[in-house]
Amino acid sequence: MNTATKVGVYVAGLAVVFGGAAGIGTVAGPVGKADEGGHGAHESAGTAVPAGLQVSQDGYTLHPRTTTVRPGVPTDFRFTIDGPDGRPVTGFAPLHGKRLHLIIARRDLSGFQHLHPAEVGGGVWAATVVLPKAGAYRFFTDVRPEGAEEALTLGADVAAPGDDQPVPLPEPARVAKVDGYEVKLDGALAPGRSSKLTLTVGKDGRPVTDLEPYLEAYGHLVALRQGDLAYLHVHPDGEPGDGKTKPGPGITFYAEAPSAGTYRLYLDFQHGGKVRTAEFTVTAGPSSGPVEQGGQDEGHGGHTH
Ligand SMILES: [Cu+2]
Repeated sequence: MNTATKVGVYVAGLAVVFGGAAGIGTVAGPVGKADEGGHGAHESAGTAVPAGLQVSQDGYTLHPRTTTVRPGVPTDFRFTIDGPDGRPVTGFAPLHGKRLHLIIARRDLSGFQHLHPAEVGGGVWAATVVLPKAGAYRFFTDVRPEGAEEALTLGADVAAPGDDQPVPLPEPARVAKVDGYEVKLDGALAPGRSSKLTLTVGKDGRPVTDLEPYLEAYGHLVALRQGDLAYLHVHPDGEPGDGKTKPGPGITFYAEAPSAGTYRLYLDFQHGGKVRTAEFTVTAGPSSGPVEQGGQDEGHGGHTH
């Protein structure tokens, strides 16, 4: 990704960055008309709406056909992405090897899932969904409908009725453990500017150097803002097979938080044939203001140890 593209994208506020071969040139912010491209997003940065907060954007609507999922019960969840003409979209351009990504999180930021539904005809998507506990869940779809020039993250609430017992958000931590793996987070999430995050994967005290490509990358990172679940989807700096990106232990991302606040980060990585998710609570500190002091090195600031 060239610097100009990167800066334009980040200025858009909260960019949905589908990096790598699938993304350059089609990367765009969540705002702006399709025909405005990156510059349109740039100019409207002041009113940028983070991704995932809207059920309908740019004429495309996430339309759940299943609105209630009983907690703990595997449910055939169906939905469509309706186009500007009100009819289900049937043509989608692949994003990271899939035509549609479904991300699920409970409103308290627990229960993260990343699924790939199947299209069952007529633009209807279906996935077997299990919502383990009662509560309000947010369903996000990452898509790029054919005809739309931008990728979109649409979000809709889905209820799992019952006694909702919110789970307190874990305290911020630099290390996450999952399934025998230990993932360390270096770098800080900064409001309003790009910063570098490095996630380092280890197992049994040793660095993991044979991560497997998952959806055309060694890792996928989603961040959700506490309070409204604004959605930030970032991708690694580099991809498998580009001749320079190593399969671990470190995975580098560039990300920008749309505001100060608390975020939950979810890293999907694959090793030993299985995808696991490491989760972190991260605080993006108060912005130092519109003019950065020092720190002109866009995209490389905010690195801490
Ligand atoms: Cu996906």
